[in-house]
Amino acid sequence: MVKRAPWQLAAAGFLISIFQSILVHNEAVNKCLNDDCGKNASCDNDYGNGSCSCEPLFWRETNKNKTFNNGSENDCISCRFYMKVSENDACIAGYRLCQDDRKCCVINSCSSKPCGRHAICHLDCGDYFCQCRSGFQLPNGKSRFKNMNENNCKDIDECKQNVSICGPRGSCINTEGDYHCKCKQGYGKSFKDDRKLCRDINECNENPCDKTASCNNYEGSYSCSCPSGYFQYSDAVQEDKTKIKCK
Ligand SMILES: [Ca+2]
Repeated sequence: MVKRAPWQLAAAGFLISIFQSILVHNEAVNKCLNDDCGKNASCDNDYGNGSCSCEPLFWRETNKNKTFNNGSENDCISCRFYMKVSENDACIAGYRLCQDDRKCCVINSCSSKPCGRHAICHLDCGDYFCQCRSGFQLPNGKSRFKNMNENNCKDIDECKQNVSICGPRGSCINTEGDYHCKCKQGYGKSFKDDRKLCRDINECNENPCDKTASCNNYEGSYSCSCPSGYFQYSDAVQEDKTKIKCK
């Protein structure tokens, strides 16, 4: 048997502990990938390390808590209001009496606009949280924050994040909160499909050729040519294709 020096054993132990912590971490992330939390709930890494939690404005019927382990435990119900057990009970923090004084209604904590620029305030059960608007993100990778002081919502540079985002026919231009694709000549955007993807323009739809010539669309451009049985009598070349005339 090969003898190991104490420092070698310590190094091996250290590597094993790193490996184990990676495994534990991946397990928490994978739990969210399976996302089997059920109705009005989602798997949320910000809450309870990758366990299930009721969505904003929902809580658990059993204990007004948010988190649970899996879909079979899901009992999320709306928390916009709740019925008091007895008439003399005070409402819990973040709630006030509704007009019906057996009920407590959630206070709109977002009305004071606590989140700052490029962010959206989400009302929750007696509470609120902030998230960057789409097109922005927190550089620390978290998805939620609590107030303006923590607001560090920065534009996502979609062009750097995905260099092929515009496809082979467009070049990406990053903008604050968004991006757009500038199409190469002969390509344009179709509003019917993805407004950002550049597709071949069928120039023939606009009848650009002389009425005696026929139009042929192809990827990125088009040509004008004489139909079979006709010959070209103008001396125009394809660079000047709209002047091609046939008889
Ligand atoms: Ca952007």
